[in-house]
Order: sequence, then C-alpha cells, then structure tokens
Amino acid sequence: LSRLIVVSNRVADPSQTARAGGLAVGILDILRECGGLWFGWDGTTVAEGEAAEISVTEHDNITIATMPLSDKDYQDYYHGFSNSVLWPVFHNRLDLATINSEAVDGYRRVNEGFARALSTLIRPGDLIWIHDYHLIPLAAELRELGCRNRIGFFLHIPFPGPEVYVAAPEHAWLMRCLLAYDLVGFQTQADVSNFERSLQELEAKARHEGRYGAWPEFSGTVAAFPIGIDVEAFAAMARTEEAQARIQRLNRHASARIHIIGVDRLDYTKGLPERLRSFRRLLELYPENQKVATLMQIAPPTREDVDAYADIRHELEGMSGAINGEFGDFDWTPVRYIHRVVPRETLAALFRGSHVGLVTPLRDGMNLVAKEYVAAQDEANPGVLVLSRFAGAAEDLVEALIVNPYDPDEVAHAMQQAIKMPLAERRERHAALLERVHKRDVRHWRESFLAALAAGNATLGFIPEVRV
Ligand code: GDG
Repeated sequence: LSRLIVVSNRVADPSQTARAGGLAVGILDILRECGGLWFGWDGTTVAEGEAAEISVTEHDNITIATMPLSDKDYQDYYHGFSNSVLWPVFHNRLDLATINSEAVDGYRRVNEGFARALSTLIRPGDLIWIHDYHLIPLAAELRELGCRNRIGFFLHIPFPGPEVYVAAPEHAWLMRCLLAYDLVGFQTQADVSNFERSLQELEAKARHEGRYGAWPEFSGTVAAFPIGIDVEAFAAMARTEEAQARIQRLNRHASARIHIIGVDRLDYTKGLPERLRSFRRLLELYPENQKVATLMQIAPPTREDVDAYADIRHELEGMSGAINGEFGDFDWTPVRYIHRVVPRETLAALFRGSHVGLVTPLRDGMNLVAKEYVAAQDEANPGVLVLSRFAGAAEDLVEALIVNPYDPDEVAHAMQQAIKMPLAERRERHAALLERVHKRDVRHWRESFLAALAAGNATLGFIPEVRV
C-alpha cells in the first residue's frame, strides 16, 4: 500500500482523538491503518520576518508536520482570501465577499510556501490527498517543484455554477490549478455539474479570445464522494447511560414537551435568522405549540474576526430575545440559544431527546449534523429530520422533510408535520434514512476517494504555465 499524505489547513492532534470531530477521526483512522503523514498549519502565527519553521512529530505510524503562518499570511490567506472571498462566493453570498488583491497574493504565497515545505517530505509513490478551499493551488505548486505523485483534491464546500464562480477573483487561475489534480472530488452530483459547466464556460471564453492553445488539457477525474459520519460511534454515544440521564434531565427541567434542535457553527450560510423566523411562524400559525415547543439552537462561535460573523451574532441574539420576550412565559422559554461549544456526547444525547432535527442551511456542502441527528435516534421512537434542499445532504436523504429555508411558512408547516407525524411514518422514514447514512458513511467516503485516487491511470498531472 502506498503511504498516504493528507494536507488540510488545520491538522488534528492524534493524541486528542476523543475530542476531535468525526472527520478528523476518520482521517486519523486511515492514517493509522496505512501509515502516513498529515501536513498543515499549526494554528499559530509568528511575527513578520520571523522564521516559520516546520515541526515534525511522530505518533505511532502517523507523522504530523505543521508550520505557523506569519501574521500577514494569516490575514491575507486565511482570514482574507479563504474566508472572506472563497467561502462566501462558493456559498453564493457575493454580497459578503471582500475582494482585495493583497489577499489573493497572500493565498498564492502561503500555498507556494506550503508546497516548498511539503515537497521535502514527499517520497515517490506517496498518494497525496489535499482538502478544501484553502489549498486549491497546492498541487499546481507541487508540480512546479517537480512532484509527479498522484494528487487528489476534495472540496468540502459547494462548487458554484459559472454565473457565480466567475465572481471569484482569479477564477481562471483557480480553475487551472484544479486541473493540476489527478482527482477532483466534490460532495454532490450538483457540484460536479457546476464545476463542469464552469470549466466549459472558461474553455469557451479562452477559445473565443484565441487563448485556447494555452488552456490545459485535463487528464484527471472528477466525481462526487459524499462525505459521511462514523454512524456506529455516534449512535453508541447517544445510547450510553449518561446520555439517557441527560435526556431525562432535559425532559424534567424543561416545561416544554416538544424539543426542536438545531446545531450549527454560527455561520451566515447556516440560515439561522431564517430558522428563527420559521420557528416564530410555527408559534403563530399553530398556536397550540405555544408553551409546548422549544427550539434549542446550539451555535458555537467561529471566525469571529470576520465582520459578517459578528453581524450574524448580533442579529441572532436580537431575534431570540425578541421571540422570547413576545411569546415566552414564566415557565416557558421558546428559544434556548447557546453560543458555546457543547461536548459531542451532550450533542448526541440532545439529538436523541429531540422530536425534530432542524437542519436548514441556505447553502451547505454536505452537512454532517443531518446525518448525526439520524444516527442518534431511537429506532423504536425516532424524531423527524427537517432538511434544507440546499444542503448537499438533501441529494441523498430524500426521506427527510425537504424544505426551502428561505420560506418561513413552508418550514413552519414542515415542523408542524414533523410534530404531528404518526409513529409508523416516523419509523419508516427513519429506517430509510438510517440505511442511507450507513451506506455512505465516513469509511465509504475515504475508501472510495482513495481507491479512485490510487486507481486512475493518468500518471502526470498538468503543470499550469500561463495565467489566463
Ligand atoms: C464543512 C462544510 C461539510 C457543531 N457544533 C458543535 C459541534 N459541531 C459539529 C457537528 C458536526 C460538525 O461540527 C459540523 O459539520 P457540518 O458538516 O455540519 O458543517 P461545517 O462545519 O460547515 O463543515 C459542510 C463538512 O465540512 C464536512 O465535509 O459537511 O458542508 O461546510 O460534526 O456535530 N461539535 C461539538 N460541539 C458543538 O458545539 N462537539
């Protein structure tokens, strides 16, 4: 078996597996199995001009190689281009993109620096798996340094159609960088098709402008590899005695009988204000839910130094306060809003104890919370998943109640349908969903991606020479 090199912006600590999320555990598992190296940013910054040394540590048969970023690199590459340009544009929020040329330069510079550092660690025959939007140019940079290994890329977020994609600065260069990979993986078929349409459009433009000779021929493979979770591990967490005790405490202390739950990083893509508006509509359209239903929204902080995230936090605090002020009573709080990280075991218990799982992002690559909610349910008496049609998960989880998150009345009707759903229908839908979540679990995701990466017959990637 070839050695595997995983590259991602952040690297998980193998000694802290218990605290890591499902994805980090999934990657650590495969590295443990076949031996390998995980390379990325160590999460720290150093002052400008200070040497950014690479640090290499060994944990059984996993090598962890990390390096810091300079303050300016952090600003331009991470905060700037990755999170203030690519994240909003790829999630179709052009209004929130902050475009400046320094950020693009920083993005290019950090990817070059990572490539230089990583290239000293690569051996012939290693398979290289690069993750996510921070690192799109990494393969092209490695190729420039002479790397001929097979390199795959997986994008965790959506890929937009051409009408949105071209709003990203340097989009033609980014596309050419993607063509340097042997395998480009997306979450859904819709992303694959958006990528292909964007590529065709850029090719047509190059042809029209007489630059087609300089446009690379792509010899790699493009396919969807929908990410999943470790179903058994999550379900087991939801079934422990401790989880049971937590659910009982929830039921004893909350006067509400119907628990609706949402769990999302506090991100503007997750549709949180829209969700609160929908919950308000539930209380207005179906007043029998007043004093009965509670929405528990767990929204841990994330990327707080990006302005758009501070704005959404204020909006949410205002909205939940307003709903509680208007509808709440001395013994009933309609919205319980928690702006902290909650332990994973507690999440599993809360999912199991909730009648409705509300997963209503405006745009989402996949959304693992949807799958975790399904995995955590009691099969004999399961809750109902209400799922946005704009989450990648909706391509597969068709037995959920699929909604348009922008339409508060539609989501309110779906919540009511979920609350009223007879046991037989709940069980039928849940059994079908659980089967799907099982079939496409995290093991299936990584194994199918790596099989495709190892199997392809194109041996040389493309080296981009001309910037369009
Ligand atoms: C990106 C893409 C894609 C959340 N709050 C807490 C907590 N979480 C955990 C959830 C889940 C994970 O974080 C979030 O994963 P999602 O998939 O829902 O969303 P993103 O963070 O936006 O992830 C997404 C994913 O990458 C994988 O490819 O699905 O579309 O945007 O596991 O449970 N975990 C703990 N406390 C919390 O308060 N412990």
